[in-house]
Amino acid sequence: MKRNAVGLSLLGCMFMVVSAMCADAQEKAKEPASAGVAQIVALDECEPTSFNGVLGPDFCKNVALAALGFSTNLSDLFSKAAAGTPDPGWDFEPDELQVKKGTTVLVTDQGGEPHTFTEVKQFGGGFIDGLNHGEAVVPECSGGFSNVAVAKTRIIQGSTTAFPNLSKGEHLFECCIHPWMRVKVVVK
Ligand SMILES: [Cu+2]
Repeated sequence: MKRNAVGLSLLGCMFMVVSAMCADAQEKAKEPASAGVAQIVALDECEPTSFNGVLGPDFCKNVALAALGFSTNLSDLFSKAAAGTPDPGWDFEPDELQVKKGTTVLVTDQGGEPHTFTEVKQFGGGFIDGLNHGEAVVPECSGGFSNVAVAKTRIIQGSTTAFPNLSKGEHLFECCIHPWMRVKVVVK
């Protein structure tokens, strides 16, 4: 009898511990799903042979099926930009994003080469003249990667950068290398 009582109360304790854990989990589930997450992706279609021949091995790690023709070589990228018709394969998606305050904005470089995700006051040129189509470099991109403030905004192939606490209002981001890659984030 006594043994049974001890056994029962042990069982009871275990049950209480488990139900406490369950209650804890339920409490957590009630919290607003941390206001959510919104995803932006950086895309490009760099052609590895031409890019890496000039920029070094592994600069372009193509994920856009270059062997099947889904790619742009380096000289075409420059000539399209110079003509004012920059390659649309270099792109942030979506172009505009509306989020609630507290939303974490994630930026993932799903392209084959590095980019920057740089907040600017106004859209404009990046730090590579030949890709700017005459637009002046914006102050936030000035100096390129020798400017630590610019280097800090670099996004590397496959990496994800989180912006957990953007302030209310409009935020403009562009790539300081390919300045037609632009996105507006509106935080409400
Ligand atoms: Cu870029």
